[in-house]
Amino acid sequence: MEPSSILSNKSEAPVSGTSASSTNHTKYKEIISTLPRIEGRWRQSLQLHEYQGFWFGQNILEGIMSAQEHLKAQPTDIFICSHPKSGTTWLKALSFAILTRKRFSYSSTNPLLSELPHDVMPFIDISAFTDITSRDPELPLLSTHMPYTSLPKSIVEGKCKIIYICRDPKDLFISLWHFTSKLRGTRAETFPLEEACQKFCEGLHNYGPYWDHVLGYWKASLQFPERMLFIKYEDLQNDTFSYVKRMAEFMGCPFSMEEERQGLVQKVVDLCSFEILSNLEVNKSKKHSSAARQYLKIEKRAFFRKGKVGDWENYLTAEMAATIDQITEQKFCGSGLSFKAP
Ligand code: PAP
Repeated sequence: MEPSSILSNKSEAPVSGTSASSTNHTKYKEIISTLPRIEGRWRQSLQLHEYQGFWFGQNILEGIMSAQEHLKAQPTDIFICSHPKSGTTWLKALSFAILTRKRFSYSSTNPLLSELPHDVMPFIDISAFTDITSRDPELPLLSTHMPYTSLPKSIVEGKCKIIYICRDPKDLFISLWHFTSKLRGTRAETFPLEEACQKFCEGLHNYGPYWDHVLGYWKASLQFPERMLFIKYEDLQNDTFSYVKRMAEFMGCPFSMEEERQGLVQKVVDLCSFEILSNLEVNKSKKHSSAARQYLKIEKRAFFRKGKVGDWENYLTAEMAATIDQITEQKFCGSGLSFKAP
């Protein structure tokens, strides 16, 4: 199905424009009520709705529909895109630190020291009808978890840039399993790992199937390399320094020789490291994030768990790991993409 094909794209308010009306919300609710639906086990009373080949909870889907109908991306916009639990928090911190390095330097006024990285840029899946008006006019960053094929037309057809991050599905699944237990407010084991793994393999979770999400962006990155930067979490861990330089070049603000001599690349790497961010008072806080994320109702510290590659080995049975690997091989076959070490 074409991106946004269910919704008309006639009314294109600017991205920083006013909220969508309640009439629209009634319209979205009506459309959603006609979609295939299943009980999601990840959270109490979570129902998942199938839309354009992916599964979404009601709130998120209303936000996506609103963004598809109203969001008008500007050519200068840069979208931070990911499936949940791929390394979004890290990528947001890095892109923000790179772009604002002259404005905030690395002083105590840097917003990354007082705000969760998620809160330094709008999340359009929700914000398109909430707090998009609070956007910083000097910052071109926006973020989304939408699959590539569901992105608003103005992003896909416009000139704006996209940075996408993905991660080995085994680590992503374990991260998701822990995170959703925090959302439920119960221990992870109350949703048995085996059952969760089965749901994950079937793609039955918010924004699933994961593999299709990754493939959508991977194929687009091959087609439009000048507009898309595709990053794997594992590669970013392996050589953060080089990726920070690459991201800066891609975003049109390369580090000058002088900045490199001053050690600014390393400063970005350090500021955004798991150790630094996870130990900041603001990120250890129990408080929920900004109004746009109230729907999540989760402590900020939940966004920082271990930040390691390969933590799946501590949880998955050999059989579960083999099942996930098999799906990865089947889905990625012939695409040129893999999560195996080179
Ligand atoms: P989100 O979709 O809810 O925003 P996201 O940030 O994409 O989550 O992914 C969270 C993962 O990134 C967590 O992984 P884990 O559960 O395996 O530990 C989290 O710890 C990790 N993470 C967060 N910040 C960083 C960072 N600065 N460096 C490396 N990993 C990080």
